[in-house]
Amino acid sequence: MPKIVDARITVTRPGRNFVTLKVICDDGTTGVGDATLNGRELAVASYLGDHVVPCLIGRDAHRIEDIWQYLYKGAYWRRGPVTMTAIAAVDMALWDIKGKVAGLPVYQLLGGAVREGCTVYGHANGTSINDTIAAALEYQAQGYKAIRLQCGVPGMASTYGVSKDRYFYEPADAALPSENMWSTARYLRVVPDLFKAAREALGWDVHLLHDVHHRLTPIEAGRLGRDLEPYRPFWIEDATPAENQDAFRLIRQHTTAPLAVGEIFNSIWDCKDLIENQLIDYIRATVVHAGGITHLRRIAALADLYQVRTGCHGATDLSPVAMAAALHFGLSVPNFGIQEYMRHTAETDAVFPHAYGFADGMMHPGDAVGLGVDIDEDLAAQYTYRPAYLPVNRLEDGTLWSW
Ligand code: KDG
Ligand code: MG
Repeated sequence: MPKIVDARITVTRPGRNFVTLKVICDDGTTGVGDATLNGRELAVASYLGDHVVPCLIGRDAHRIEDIWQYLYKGAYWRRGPVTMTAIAAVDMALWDIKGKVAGLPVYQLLGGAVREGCTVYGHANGTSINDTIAAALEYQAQGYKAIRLQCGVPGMASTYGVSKDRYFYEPADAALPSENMWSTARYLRVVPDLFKAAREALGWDVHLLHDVHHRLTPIEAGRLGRDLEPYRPFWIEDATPAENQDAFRLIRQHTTAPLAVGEIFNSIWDCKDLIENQLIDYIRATVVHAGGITHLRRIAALADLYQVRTGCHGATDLSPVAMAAALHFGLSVPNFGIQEYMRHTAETDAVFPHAYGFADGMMHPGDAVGLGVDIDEDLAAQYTYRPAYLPVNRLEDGTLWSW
């Protein structure tokens, strides 16, 4: 059995902040896990370094489920993004180790491939409808079969999903939270026009997605769903904040637009009622924030009973380690729906060499043993952590709103 003898935490900033755990075994085998929680990176690094790593030393790295239960139940304080991200990092690293010892890619340990690759969606955005359509056409030309559309809202200086850089979207860009402004009325007018223009330009053989980013009330979300229905959206994401899950009942009463939710969920308990009541179509919980491969498989198994499919979060704040783990999971899970894919910068890719790749609108984790991803710790050491926060959002009268 590979015995855990050490675990190192690296906080690095190759373009943006990432926290990575590397677990080291007595036979020299190592495994990596992503521990990045955007804007709260050091909290997870401390949780791991101060409270988790000491409990790992001497344990059998093959006992993935037991270690998961030990960290979850043993903390007494269950759930929450910091705890679940830390557990996820350990879990990913242990699957990586098991794969390396077995000489197999992790997806083979999860039951093997049930599809040829994971269909991914890219992010087309622009300050105007025309800019967004131009970006979407580029994605289509690159082979993407699914594209998320976000555009600027006339009269608003900036909004969620609209990139400052042409190729790389990075909202966590300020040492203290920057302030965006929001108008639901203006927003609800522009999105149907965006989808209409997209269908005219891109045709019907491409899936179109949209992220509301928790900004509407349930009845407003119902309105948006209705307005987008003629353009057959693949999904409407985070239509309303999900703390009150009954809200989704109201949305469902008004639209057949498929609903996706869950990128900020961290436990099966956040997903349970929405899934069991069939209030959503896609669950977006992801490997790094929802307890790792071990816990995400449990969520997916529950969702499968209700024909809810996966649509895992995959923004740039999920490191290539999480991306690799998501692809092993996605390739092997029966009820996979789609995987989000935002390209990392070349700096990030260099710090995290990886076996996964993109072709014809799909991604594949590759056939390297384990997760097929590593961290170059020497290179990582050249990039120093700098605090970077996500923005906040205010209504035009100054009321703080959901970002
Ligand atoms: O850290 C927050 C981002 O990952 C999030 O704002 C991106 O909503 C997002 C998405 O769908 O990728
Ligand atoms: Mg989102």
